[in-house]
Amino acid sequence: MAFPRSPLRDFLIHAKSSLRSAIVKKERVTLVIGNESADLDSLTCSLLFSYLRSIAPPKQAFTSLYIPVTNIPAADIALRPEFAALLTHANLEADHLITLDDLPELSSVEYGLVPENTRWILVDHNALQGKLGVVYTGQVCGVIDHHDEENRVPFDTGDEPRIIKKSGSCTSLVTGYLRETWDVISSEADNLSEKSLWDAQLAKLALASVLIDTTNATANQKTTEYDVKAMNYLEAKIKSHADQTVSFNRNRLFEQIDNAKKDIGRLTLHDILKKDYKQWDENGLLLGISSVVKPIEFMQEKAKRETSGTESSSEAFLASVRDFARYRQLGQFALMTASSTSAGELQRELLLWAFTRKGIEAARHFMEINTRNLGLKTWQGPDGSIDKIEVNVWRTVWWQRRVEHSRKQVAPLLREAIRNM
Ligand SMILES: [Mn+2]
Repeated sequence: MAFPRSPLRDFLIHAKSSLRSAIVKKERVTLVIGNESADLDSLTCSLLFSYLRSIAPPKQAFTSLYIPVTNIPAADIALRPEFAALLTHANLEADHLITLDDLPELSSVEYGLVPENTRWILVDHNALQGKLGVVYTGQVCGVIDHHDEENRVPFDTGDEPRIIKKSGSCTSLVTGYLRETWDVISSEADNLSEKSLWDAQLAKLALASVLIDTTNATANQKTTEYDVKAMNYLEAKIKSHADQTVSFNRNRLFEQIDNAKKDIGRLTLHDILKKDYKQWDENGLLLGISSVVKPIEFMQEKAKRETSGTESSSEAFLASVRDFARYRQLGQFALMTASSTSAGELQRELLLWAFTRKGIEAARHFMEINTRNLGLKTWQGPDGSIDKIEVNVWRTVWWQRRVEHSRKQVAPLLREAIRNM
């Protein structure tokens, strides 16, 4: 039975309790999950898809309810101040989100979510990573994503989507896929005013992601026709609610969420590295990449303040990064920063640190192949260079002058260098 039309808040409360009881009773569930960096795009993709799909599920659906899962433990939501800033626009709090904490321990999978009882729809990624991937990859039945194709989702997904296309924001692709469904839902009608409020709340969540991922549609290299169409559609949905028709302002929403996203001063360096982190296993070598919205100098100063010792800021910073990478047993760690110059221009730094013989070999290979296409140039911080290239250590920082390349482009290059050693 389809889920009755109601606010997103009620939907999430229902989804969370349904998941809990399905685990106890060993019933079927369909989960819609974003990627493990759990950024705003992943969040809004899973909410938008689950909510609309549960109200209008396809006839052959595995279950009529689609449960959105945010791919991090609940405690890590606090590392993303932009979540709280945005959720209030839809009358939601962080507690409403369904996270990895709501799934049973994977080690006791026999007693929790048996793979056969689950179906997974991936949004904002197209290969389940980590422990979830080991247990549930065979149960993936649909995908909407804007990363490079990994060929891990079956090509015939039946009634569920299989969409992998380039776009600034994956939320734009989800919006495009479901807009006809949404329009039908919106037009079905009593209490139109109340329903237009619910539509506006949902549309605001989605629009914020598209604005963030395209820098308010100013990032020409990223903004595609899917993003432009989605922005216009979502803005119209917001304005369909009488209270918003005049007062809604796209720039103001962007500024508010963008400021919240950059407000990471209260976080520890460790949490900053963890906040937007992805990891891959390439032929047994673990590669981790953190994306950070502040420059390395900011993190060096933070590290210095966090240590009471006599270390320099760059020593303190490197010690923290090393601990972060060692804890995860990484063969290679990359740190990508994206920040604004005083003139308001986008600038990027790339730190690459290899910890094992294979990692070092792959890092050299990466540098040989990509120095030119990524515009890699020598970097010096306030304390000078922090490069170290010796027989058993390999660490370097560059300015990445080709600033149009984010992790979406750089991660596949690093992974390819490891595979092609
Ligand atoms: Mn995305």
